[in-house]
Amino acid sequence: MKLYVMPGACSLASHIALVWAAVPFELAILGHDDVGGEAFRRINPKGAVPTLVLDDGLVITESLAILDYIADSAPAARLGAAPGDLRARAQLNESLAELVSDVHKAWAPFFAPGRFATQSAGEADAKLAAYGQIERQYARLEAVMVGREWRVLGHRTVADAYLYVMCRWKGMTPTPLSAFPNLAAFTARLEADPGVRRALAEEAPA
Ligand SMILES: N[C@@H](CCC(=O)N[C@@H](CS)C(=O)NCC(=O)O)C(=O)O
Repeated sequence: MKLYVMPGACSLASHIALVWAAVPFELAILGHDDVGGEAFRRINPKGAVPTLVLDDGLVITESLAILDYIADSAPAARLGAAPGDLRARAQLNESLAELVSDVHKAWAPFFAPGRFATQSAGEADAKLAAYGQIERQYARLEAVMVGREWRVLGHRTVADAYLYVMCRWKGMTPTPLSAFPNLAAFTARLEADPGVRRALAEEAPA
C-alpha cells in the first residue's frame, strides 16, 4: 500500500500507525502545491492527506477510516479494539472522531484564516478566535489525560498517533504545550518511541 503525506500534517498520524503496525508500505511525501494539484486530485479529489492507496487500487481517504483500517489490518500490533469488543471499538471511535473533527477543525481558522473572513482585515481576528477554540479543545484533552499513559483503552492505539500530532501542533499557538502538563508528558513519551522517531525522520526534509 502507498500512503500520501505532507510533512508534519495530520497525515503523520497514519504514517506512525503504519510503522507501529509493522506492515510494508510505500511513502509518498507531497508539498502543499502537490496536494492541491491536478495530478494528486486524480487520486483523491478532495486534495487532502492522508490518502492511502491499497495494492488493489482502493483509495481510502479520511484519517479516521485510514487509522481504523490500519488497526484492523494488523491485529497483532494491538492498535485498536480487540475483535468483537464493541464497547472498546465505540470508545476508540469516539476518541478518534473527536480528534479528527473537534480538535483538528479548531485549527482551520489558524491554517486558513482567509476562509473565515470576508475581508483580509478580518483574518487576524479569525486567527485570534481560533486560539480560543484551540485552548478549549486542549484543556479538555488535558483533563482526559490526567493519570493516563494512553488516550484510550489502556494501551497504545491509533488514537495516540493522532493525539501526538495534535500535541506537536500546539507549539504554533501563543500558549505552549507545557501549559498542559499531561499532554506534554504524553508527547515526551511518544517522542521517545522508536516508531514515532522513524516516521519523523522519514518526513524530515532531505
Ligand atoms: N477530514 C480529513 C482532513 C484532512 C486534511 O485536512 N488534511 C490537511 C492536512 S492536515 C490537508 O491535506 N490540507 C491540504 C493542504 O494543506 O493543502 C481527514 O481527517 O483526513
